[in-house]
Amino acid sequence: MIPGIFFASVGNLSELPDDLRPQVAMVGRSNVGKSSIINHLANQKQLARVSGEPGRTQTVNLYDFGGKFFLVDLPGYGFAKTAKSIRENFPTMIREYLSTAEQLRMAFLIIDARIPQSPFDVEMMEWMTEQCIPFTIVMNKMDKVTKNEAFTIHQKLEEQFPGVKRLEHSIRDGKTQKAMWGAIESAVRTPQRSSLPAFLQPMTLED
Ligand SMILES: Nc1nc2c(ncn2[C@@H]2O[C@H](COP(=O)(O)OP(=O)(O)O)[C@@H](O)[C@H]2O)c(=O)[nH]1
Ligand SMILES: [Mg+2]
Repeated sequence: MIPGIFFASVGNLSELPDDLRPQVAMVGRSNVGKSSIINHLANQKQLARVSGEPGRTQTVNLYDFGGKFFLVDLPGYGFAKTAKSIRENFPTMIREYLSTAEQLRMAFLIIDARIPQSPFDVEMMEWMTEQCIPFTIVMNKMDKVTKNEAFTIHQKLEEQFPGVKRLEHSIRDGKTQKAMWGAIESAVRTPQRSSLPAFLQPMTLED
């Protein structure tokens, strides 16, 4: 367990501090547990703000872990009921951050284990795949599903995203942090984007 400290909160990506330390981002629908997971990983109750209101966080928040790397809490998506297309539901800041942050090593795509095929999550996973953004699926709120249900959820995700790494997590279970920490530690050791060959680098936004 590494304690985390609040580092920065920006409402505009141009305000992101110039910092060479690796970043691992929390991506997911509003209310899926992005902020809770940061708190759970840090074993701190109030490091990241947990909110009952969907769509509240429209900032990108960075938390410094041991001076070594950042966990990045991104705004949630999928809360606007009126959006005409699914992509309209992804705040530009999420897409912009994910496709341009040079120090981003991996994203955790956090899903509610009870809703394994939300169209928003599917769209996000397809988009991240297109953009060559390395991601790991985190099936959160596992305390809400039975072992049998978990088996079916794994099957569905494997069918849709064969080979994509999946982790189970629950803020109610102290043991599930271990796998996430393992994934974070290996991600922060991977090289930064600009040192990858061009064909492996994510593309820039078209719009
Ligand atoms: N049962 C259960 N509830 C969770 C879990 N993770 C988060 N929550 C709850 O989900 C709600 C939204 O969490 P939050 O971290 O604010 O979600 P965010 O919008 O993705 O940052 C809160 O009421 C949390 O307590 C979990 O693993 N199990
Ligand atoms: Mg949050």
